Amino acid sequence: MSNTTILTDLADGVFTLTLNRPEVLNAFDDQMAEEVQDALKKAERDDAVRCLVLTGAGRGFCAGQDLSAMKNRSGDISFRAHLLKTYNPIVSRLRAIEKPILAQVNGAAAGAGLGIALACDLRYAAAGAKFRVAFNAIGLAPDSGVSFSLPRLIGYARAYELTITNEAITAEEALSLGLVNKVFPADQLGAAVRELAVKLAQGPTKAFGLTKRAMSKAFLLTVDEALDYEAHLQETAGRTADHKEGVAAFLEKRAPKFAGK
Ligand code: LHQ
Repeated sequence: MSNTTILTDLADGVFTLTLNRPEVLNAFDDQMAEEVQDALKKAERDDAVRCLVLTGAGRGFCAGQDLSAMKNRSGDISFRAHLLKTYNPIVSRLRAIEKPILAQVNGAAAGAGLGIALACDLRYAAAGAKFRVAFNAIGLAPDSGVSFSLPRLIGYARAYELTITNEAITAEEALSLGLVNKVFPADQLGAAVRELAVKLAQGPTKAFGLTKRAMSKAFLLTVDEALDYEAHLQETAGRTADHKEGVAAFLEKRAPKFAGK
């Protein structure tokens, strides 16, 4: 079955997933949650995919849950069951895919849309993008990993403040907080993300993946445990063809040709 709520593209080793419900700033309905999960699963397994880009069609990145779709639900819904079926698997997979994932934040990111942006490895934002935590404003607590990722990225006090005030922050403010990596004029964002993504797709994919695994896990470890885990992962990295190629290229004073293996 073809997708109706997302667009996907694979070129030059870069898999681009565009959320495509622009009339509601790419807010999620169940169909979109399913299609995103499916696309990420395929991108994770496909060796031809060596970098991922997540973005939104139109003027928004993602406004989180489509609230009109929630209102139309008859009777009581289980919020827990809803999350387990929708955002939790998306956020888990974004953190688990051992390839670099870039969020191209073209416009507003709010609620679960913010959670998804924060679950990506890097965030490049358009100058006009804005960020809102949103949950408390509709009487909900943060989900989609926001309670996990926001304090880690910007510290507890700022994370809690942004959440309870629901203050919209600009891309420049997000940059100074460390919430985004870089900000570009809107008309230059796509090209800047593309340039980085293509470059990363030509990189040592296994080493990038092991780096993500190590840095994600290190939050939970003591220094000695982290050292031990690094040594364990280096055993794998050290046996890759890309390591061999990287060293050979350095010694031969030429650019490496990484195969992602
Ligand atoms: C929307 C939405 C939207 C529908 C803008 N839905 N139409 C988990 C557990 C279970 C249940 C609930 O949800 C969750 C996870 C969550 O994500 S909860 C949080 C849900 N999201 C929000 O509360 C965000 C609400 N939206 C906003 O705060 C703003 O719209 C943002 C900051 C995203 C953008 O602001 P503006 O650029 O000023 O745009 P706007 O507010 O004018 O919106 C444009 C249109 O998009 C508008 O429709 P209209 O027909 O008037 O043009 C909005 O109604 C629609 N829209 N977000 N989530």
